[in-house]
Amino acid sequence: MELPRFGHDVTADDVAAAVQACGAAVVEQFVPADEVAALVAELAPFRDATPSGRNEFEGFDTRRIYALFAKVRGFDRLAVDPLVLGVLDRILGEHYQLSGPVGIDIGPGESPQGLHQDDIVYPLPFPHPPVVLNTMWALDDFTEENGATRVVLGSHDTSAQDRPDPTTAVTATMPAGSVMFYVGTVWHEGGANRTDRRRLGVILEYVVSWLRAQETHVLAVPPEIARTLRPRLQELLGYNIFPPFLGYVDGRHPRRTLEGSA
Ligand SMILES: O=C(O)CCC(=O)C(=O)O
Repeated sequence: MELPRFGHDVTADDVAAAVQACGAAVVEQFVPADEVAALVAELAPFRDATPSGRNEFEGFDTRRIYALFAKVRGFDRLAVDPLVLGVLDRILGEHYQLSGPVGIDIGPGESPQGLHQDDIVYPLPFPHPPVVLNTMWALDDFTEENGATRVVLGSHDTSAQDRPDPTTAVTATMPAGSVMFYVGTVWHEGGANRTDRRRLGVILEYVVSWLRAQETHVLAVPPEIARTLRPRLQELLGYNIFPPFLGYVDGRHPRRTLEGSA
């Protein structure tokens, strides 16, 4: 099985079908080079200020920039891009939210992260319908050597007990500006960085609205920032309900908490 690859004019139908078939698919150079450069520049002070990870999963030579939407604005547009939302609609259905938006800055010497499934944080019986869809945005060229994400294609039908052989993973090489879509059940890992340069990527992970998001955005993103964001992004950051009323605040729609005192 090969990693499906598309150009930036691909349809959501094609990406969703490929992700459903293989567990992952790449849309190459989706973000123009000048926008990638702006994203890198905006993240720079946070990369410098972020300590290395605290465990094997975070990576002892990796910096993870959490609370992304409290810190930078460059991903506001990408989080609600029509292609991204179109793929989400097709895979997760109508009701989803951002889960863990994180910058992942893998340093030289980092070892492989370890194969995992992103939706293992939810104690759901296996198999289950898709509840998590992740997007990995490459802000550097992702290469065999610098820690590109590695994915076991087709492993999204494999239960958590059946950890695949890491040698069966393919490396999701992709030029900067590309985005990889992958479902929460597909086994994958951040790769080893055998270069002397850092590898920067950002994951915007989404989860169905009836499960808890990994990051508590309504606390991580101050209301004075949340109030300025486009309404769809506010919804994706938790200012929304799963019908008929999951997520209410004092009996009212949570977006009402942003009204009034702008
Ligand atoms: O950095 C990467 O390439 C993948 C990271 C990852 O899978 C994770 O942190 O869950």
